[in-house]
Amino acid sequence: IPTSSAHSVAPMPTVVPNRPRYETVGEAGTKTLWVVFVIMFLSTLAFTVMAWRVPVQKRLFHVITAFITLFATLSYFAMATGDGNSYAEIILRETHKRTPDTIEYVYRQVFWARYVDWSLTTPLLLLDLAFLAGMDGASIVVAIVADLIMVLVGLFAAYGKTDGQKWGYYAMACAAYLVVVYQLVVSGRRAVSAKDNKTAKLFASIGGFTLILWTLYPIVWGVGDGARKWSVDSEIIAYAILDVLAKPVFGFWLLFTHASTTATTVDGWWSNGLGSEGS
Ligand code: RET
Repeated sequence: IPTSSAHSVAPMPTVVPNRPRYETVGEAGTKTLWVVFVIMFLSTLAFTVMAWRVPVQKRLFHVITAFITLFATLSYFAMATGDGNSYAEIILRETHKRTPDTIEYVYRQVFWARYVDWSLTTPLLLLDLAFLAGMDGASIVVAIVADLIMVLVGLFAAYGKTDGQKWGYYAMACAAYLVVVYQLVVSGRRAVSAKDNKTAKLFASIGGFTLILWTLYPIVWGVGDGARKWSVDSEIIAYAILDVLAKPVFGFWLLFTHASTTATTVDGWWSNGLGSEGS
């Protein structure tokens, strides 16, 4: 290859990389993270105090619910202080007929602390619902394992480099989510129909609330992390609203209503260690 001569023309580059672009958290996002941290912390204290005020046989929902907001407190502390995140590299390539291809590198801040939080708290939320309904062990295991697959594959999706990778993982996570929905709607409803009317009503309303909220998460993800139509701050605010509804609001609703509607304790071996006939 001739290095340079009077006749040679510099070859046109086939790709033109841009200066990398960063999508990152701003002031509104950081403030929101702190506000949610405080809400989660206060809710954890409240659920703990509520747990102490009932006998241990009635404490199961309180304990699960307090741990849910405790994990959220920890993850929001991480995110608010600038921890628990890193930048996903996204490669956008455009092919043109006449001009050289362009390649664009975008770095978007991904808060992986969310996925750590979700992998612990969404199974606990499912346990709340499963114990309320009195679901069988097999259905509970399927729901929880599918839920874990959903969250972990969702994490891979968030770090997907290309559209194919990202949306491929996203589709798998959505399939896993449908398994969770199936377990709640079919197995959960079947189980709760054997219980008293008030419990069945509570399960229907709080389960419906859960399904609507949970379905909004993949939508926020798709608009934010997925299509990058929303800024990192807008995404943080959207998740903040959903998280407060899905954890503290869900928790207070469950604990207050369950306490006032049922005189019974949670039944099953898990409530008292005496076997299902034991109480
Ligand atoms: C992801 C992206 C991939 C597709 C799907 C998702 C679902 C997430 C859900 C999260 C629920 C979180 C809750 C948090 C509690 O505070 C991972 C966003 C389906 C359902 C309830």
